[in-house]
Amino acid sequence: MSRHLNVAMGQLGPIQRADSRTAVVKRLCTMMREAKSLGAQIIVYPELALTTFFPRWYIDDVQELHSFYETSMPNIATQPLFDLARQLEIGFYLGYAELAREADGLHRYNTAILVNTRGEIVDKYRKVHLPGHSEHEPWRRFQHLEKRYFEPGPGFHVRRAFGGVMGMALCNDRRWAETYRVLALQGCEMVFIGYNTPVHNAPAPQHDDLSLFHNQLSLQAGAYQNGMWAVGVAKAGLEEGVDSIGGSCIVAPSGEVVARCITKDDEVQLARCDLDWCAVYKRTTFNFDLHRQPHAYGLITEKKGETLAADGTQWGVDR
Ligand code: CDT
Repeated sequence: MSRHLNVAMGQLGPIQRADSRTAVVKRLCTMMREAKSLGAQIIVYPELALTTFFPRWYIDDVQELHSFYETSMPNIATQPLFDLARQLEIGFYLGYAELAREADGLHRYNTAILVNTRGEIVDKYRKVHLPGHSEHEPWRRFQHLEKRYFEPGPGFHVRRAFGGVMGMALCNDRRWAETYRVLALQGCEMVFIGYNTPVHNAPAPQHDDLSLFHNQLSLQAGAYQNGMWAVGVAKAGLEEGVDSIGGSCIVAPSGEVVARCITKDDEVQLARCDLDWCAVYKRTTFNFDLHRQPHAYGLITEKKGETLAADGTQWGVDR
């Protein structure tokens, strides 16, 4: 028996600050039509897929800042995407900035939703690992203010959808082993991960040449070590003067890349993913019940700044 899911990546090229939501949704719809024509059952879009990557700017004016967030979903600008999904009977994953009015006030999240083939939101995820910094740092060529503009979500969870057990994560989450493992411990068979990754990493410019490699390394390791599919989708290219990596790819539970985007523009690529390929890994090499040793993993007590290098560097404190 096999459970195939045809998954499309809807990689986006750059979105400039002046580009309207309407124009972006039009691009997303064009890719959705192409994905459907290729036989896709779901299309995966990037993180913060409706606007330019605004955390690159220090924005003092709250009204201006909040213009990058969505206060409801769907909304007038995004409704055409939901309508098209229902019409074409195709699902999608979409990342966006969420401004949520909760009982105790306004909260800002870096969010992704999973939408079924009837155009209904069936799951929502709020990004856990927020990279960058929270204060203006003028020495940088551009800012990365996710820590200022978002608060971390509550955690990772899975959802039964599209014939399997699905998980969601966002960008920096893909670099953390915990992301995949926490999902895999809940039985995750496929994780969707949208991202925006500048080529230039200001605190560690010596990593710039490795940015594509680290992207793929993280996705491949996460997929293999947890017996799951990983679908990573970029917003790529030169956006407001900042170059971001492409490299969107679909990784099988074997750790092999089975599909990849080759441009840094709007691009659709597809893979036929057998969710049953997860089982052999989950039953053998990564049979958690049989081989994990949780008693050995709880020895480290975490206290920020207490991990000392030989030269006295405090890893949790230094940049
Ligand atoms: N969006 C996002 O999470 N980007 C980060 C950039 C890291 S540099 C601050 C990433 O991990 O790709």
